[in-house]
Amino acid sequence: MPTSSTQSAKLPSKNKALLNWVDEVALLTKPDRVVWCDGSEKEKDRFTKEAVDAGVLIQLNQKKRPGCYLHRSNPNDVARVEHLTFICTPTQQEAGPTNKWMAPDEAKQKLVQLCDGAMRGRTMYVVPYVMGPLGSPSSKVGIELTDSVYVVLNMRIMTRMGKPALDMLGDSGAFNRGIHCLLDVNPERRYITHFPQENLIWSVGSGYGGNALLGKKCLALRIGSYLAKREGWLAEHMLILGVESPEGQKTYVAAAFPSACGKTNFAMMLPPHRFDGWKVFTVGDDIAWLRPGPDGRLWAINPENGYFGVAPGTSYKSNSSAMKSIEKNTLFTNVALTPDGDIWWEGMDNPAPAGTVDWQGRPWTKDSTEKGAHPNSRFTAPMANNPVLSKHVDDPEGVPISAIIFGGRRATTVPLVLQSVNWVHGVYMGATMGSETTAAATGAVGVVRRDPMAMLPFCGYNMGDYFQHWLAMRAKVKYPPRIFMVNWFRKAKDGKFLWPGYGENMRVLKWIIDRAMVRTGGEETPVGWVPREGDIDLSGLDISSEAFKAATAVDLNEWKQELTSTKEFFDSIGATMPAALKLQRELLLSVIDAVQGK
Ligand code: GTP
Ligand code: SPV
Ligand code: MN
Repeated sequence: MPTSSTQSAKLPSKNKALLNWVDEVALLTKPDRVVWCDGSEKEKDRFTKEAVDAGVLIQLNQKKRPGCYLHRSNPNDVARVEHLTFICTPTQQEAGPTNKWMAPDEAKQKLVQLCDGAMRGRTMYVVPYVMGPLGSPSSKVGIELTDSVYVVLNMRIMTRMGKPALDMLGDSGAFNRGIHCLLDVNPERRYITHFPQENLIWSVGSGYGGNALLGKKCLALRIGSYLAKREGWLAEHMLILGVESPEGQKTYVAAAFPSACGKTNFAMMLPPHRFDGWKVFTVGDDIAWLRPGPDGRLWAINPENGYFGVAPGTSYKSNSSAMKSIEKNTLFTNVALTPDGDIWWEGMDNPAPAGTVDWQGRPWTKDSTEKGAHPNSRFTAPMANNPVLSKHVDDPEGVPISAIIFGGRRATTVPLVLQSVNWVHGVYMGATMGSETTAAATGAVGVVRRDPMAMLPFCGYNMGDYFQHWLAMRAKVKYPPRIFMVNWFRKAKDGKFLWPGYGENMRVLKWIIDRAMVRTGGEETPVGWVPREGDIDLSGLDISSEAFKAATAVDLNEWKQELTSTKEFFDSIGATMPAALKLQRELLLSVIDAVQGK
């Protein structure tokens, strides 16, 4: 059987720990071939051809979309699976009440059994990758062993993959180990498991996004959050953007919104005409690693190298930078296919041409009862394609963060924007974030659930300890970012969104930045600061004064209900729930009672 050591003359690495581990996994999975990925263009062309020949990728019209391909998932495998995602810490207490837990030995036993001989007749790709800018002290090296060429081609876009990763690793044994086997892509045999203490990820039975591209949610967030707690930093489900004023002043913010709640859109926002001269630059659209800097500020890097973005709703009108990012060298997953070999989805600028087939390859028209593109269909695009990419994305030290924004999808209660009064109150805002569920994970869509810091599916350890870590970070950052909450999704009685959103969010962002720099007004309410009429520039925007008032209103009775329902969530965390946050909740409630004269 050919394993890495039998081919050692050609091996690109002399790293003993790595070679031994690759051998060990090959002995178990028994692939016909072991292929080490170098990340070169030549290799990409070869893998792409293999994927097309195997029917894994469909070549798109190369005149219209050079370097672009379509992948159709197994219809049972189109989103993350939270009920099959496990944190395998020695005790259940360490994983906490919000995570599914399996004892490490039990999990390994199960996975060894499933993976025994699983790559027979297949290729095992060795994918070395770096999360974070090359050479950054914040960056981490991972090695993913996978039998999916689709995963390899996606990892090549989403991470710094190949030789640079092996160079950065050298002969160190400190790398994340990731094992990924497709098996028969059957939900009955699907497990996404994490072993934080061993820096190990083992994922089987799914080829989809966050389940299979192990650098993303598994390493950068679940394992990342565990390492961050241990090492004194934060690994967060946040976009990072930079704003440049007409005077050339640059400010950076990081924002956590749950899956499919607007991170990519916000990170690539195009300011409206009223803001001519203002520029927004993308540093990252999904994940941020934040570290206290020697200057007392909090600095952020984007560990990723590309965008795994939600396709439906993306158009030149709503997000032209995303559309430009997918004009070339992009992989599309589960979108519709037009007869001229281009892609289509709901919410694109033009209707689907006649002869379009849906994400499963079936004839589709606008009268079809099902969607043409799967609601969680995605594009995988290199960030280098983004016309508004920040020039600091490769800076090893990252960018300094002035404001942190938490946001959810809430039809009621949460105003357009709300500023916390201090760090603890800001952490409270993040910890109590609620959002209506979306198609990014399997399960019912549209139910409000608590999604603290947008990390409910991604925190790799006990949620109460995570909150405590957030509170403790205050002592490590002399000049902490100001913390805000936003809600682009509040609805009027008629069910329509009160706020136009997208580029118009620039108006809110400007208030946030001005507040963070202590340059503009606001109104104190019992639950935080909101803009007064006139504090947010609405010129040139077609919104009635009533709609704006309704969008920014704080209804104390709604908040009482909100604060009451939060108790249940806090109680569910149990003994690790920090007293400071429990007391913060009670304080807010008693302040409301006091101002209501009760
Ligand atoms: P993940 O990649 O799953 O983490 O999602 P994301 O947070 O990056 O969300 P994305 O920007 O892709 O947006 C998801 C959905 O929200 C899309 O259908 C958008 O059209 C919609 N959306 C984004 N921004 C806004 C907004 O400001 N207002 C409204 N009403 N909808 C928005
Ligand atoms: C999310 O669901 O938050 C995503 C997509 O960004 S996935 O990579 O599948 O997690
Ligand atoms: Mn995400």
